[in-house]
Amino acid sequence: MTLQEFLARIAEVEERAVSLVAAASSMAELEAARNHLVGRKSGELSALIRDLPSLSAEDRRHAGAAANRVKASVESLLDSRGSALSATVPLVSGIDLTMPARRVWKGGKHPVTLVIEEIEEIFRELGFTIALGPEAETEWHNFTALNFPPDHPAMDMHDTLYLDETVLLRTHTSPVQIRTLQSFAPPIRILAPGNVYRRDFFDASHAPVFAQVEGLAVDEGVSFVDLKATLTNFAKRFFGATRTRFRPSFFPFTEPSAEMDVECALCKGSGCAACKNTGWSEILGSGMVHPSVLDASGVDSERYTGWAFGMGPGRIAMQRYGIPDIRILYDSDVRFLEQMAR
Ligand code: 2NM
Repeated sequence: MTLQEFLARIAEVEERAVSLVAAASSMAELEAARNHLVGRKSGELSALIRDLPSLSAEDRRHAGAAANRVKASVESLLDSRGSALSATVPLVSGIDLTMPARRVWKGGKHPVTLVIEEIEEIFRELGFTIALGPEAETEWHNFTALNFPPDHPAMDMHDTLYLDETVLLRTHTSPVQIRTLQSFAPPIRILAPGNVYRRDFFDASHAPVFAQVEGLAVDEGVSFVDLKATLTNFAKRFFGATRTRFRPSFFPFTEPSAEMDVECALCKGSGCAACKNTGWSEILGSGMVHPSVLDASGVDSERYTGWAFGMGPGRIAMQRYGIPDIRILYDSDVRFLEQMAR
């Protein structure tokens, strides 16, 4: 190749560069043009420069200087076209189409709310009515009427939040049952959901305030068979076709008392960390209402019997959704709530 040929070819490249760069109408097209002209591997200019050694030493000096001048001019063309393109905002009747859309946040009910609503629906179909009551209760409604002996540890200031000598923050929703028994004649079938309070440190397994759902059925001829059949039916509907078992327990307000377990949903009964290798998880406490509780509330315990139960929807939600720490339910961390949103 002669010096004349080299200079002619380099002039052609510069000409082509001017039209190619002007024609680029987007950053992507401009990058393609940059690659075609000055790209290290496949650029036209780079290919020419690689041919320099075929010229004589004297010609190579002139050719090299010309190549460098054209390369600098093409790069400056590319850069100024790039600035022009990035400053261009497509406007459609005054609307900036490049502006990012505002993020849409998807709301959702809290898992504890979902569990409470599901429990309510199942018992509503069985003829239960929702009953509510005050969270600030008298010591009498919260403890005395429920057959707690005066020296019971739960009544201690260390375990219960007292507002004054006789008024406290309820430690369970059972006082709602007491108020219902005082105000209505049997037959009674109620479900009492609500928040309850315990004087506790807030750690992975204890919260000072948590939700509870209790239930009560009172009528003539009501027996432990009704309790067992109703709660077993509930467990089948709430947890799916799973086995259940009752274990004897103790509460001051019921006699006899029983806790119900369901087959661990995670290991199907074979034993895992979630059920501490027992194959079962405890979901509620229950029992036949103690005659003293009926009598204290003005219900004739010679004529009527009843059964009651209590469960923690927070604990059930933790089991169901695999939540390892109770504090997650109270943090209102949007990253957690977004996972729950549906
Ligand atoms: C539970 C377990 C067993 C219960 C008893 C009563 C009342 F007021 F009727 F006596 N309400 N709730 C009860 C019984 C609560 O919670 C674990």
